[in-house]
Amino acid sequence: MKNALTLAVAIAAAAPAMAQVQITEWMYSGNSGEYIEFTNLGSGAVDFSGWVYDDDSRHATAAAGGFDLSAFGLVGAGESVLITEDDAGSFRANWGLAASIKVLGNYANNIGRGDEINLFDAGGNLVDRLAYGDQVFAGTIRTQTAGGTPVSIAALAPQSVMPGNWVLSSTTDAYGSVMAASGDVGNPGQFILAAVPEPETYAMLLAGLGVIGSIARRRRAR
Ligand SMILES: [Ca+2]
Ligand SMILES: [Ca+2]
Ligand SMILES: [Ca+2]
Repeated sequence: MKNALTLAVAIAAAAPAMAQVQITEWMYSGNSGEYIEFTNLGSGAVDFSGWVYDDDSRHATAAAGGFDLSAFGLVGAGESVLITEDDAGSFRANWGLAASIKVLGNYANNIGRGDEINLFDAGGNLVDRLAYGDQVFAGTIRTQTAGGTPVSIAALAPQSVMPGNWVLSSTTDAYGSVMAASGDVGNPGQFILAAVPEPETYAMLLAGLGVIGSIARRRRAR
């Protein structure tokens, strides 16, 4: 799994205006219930108190009908959290999720084959949106019994799914996808980007820059 620093570096490089919390996976129809994943890509924790999710009804507060995400509390840097229409315990058991992965279940704002996922903060401001649908957006994925996974940080920036930006999970992919007991395939609870360099790569890059810097300083000193 990539560490928070790596994600923070990647998000800053790829999309400076992108929100820190992003929709990072969805399955609109699964044998073990639909689910949506949110990931904190920033370098600091985010307080989800008062935050809500809704589908294309776009209700921005719990009072208006959005699904209350307050119970997530503080979501740490690099942490991925989940909501599902299933009972949280059943969902967790089905996917074999670690106890540390936060899951909120039993939401009723179910998403369809073509729909929107909207995330609002405590002030009712839109944090992230993903509009999707294989019948609406030509050449895009249908996330039925297989989750949709972004191929890069940059793929997260558009507010609608785009061909190639999101791919269907498979058990042989590089995103950590697994098959649930129910037969669904996805990587709920973790955000892994195949294309992001490992932390060691950054260390090597930084070390390389340091060497270049010291050579430059020696040259100036002559
Ligand atoms: Ca559904
Ligand atoms: Ca996004
Ligand atoms: Ca995931």
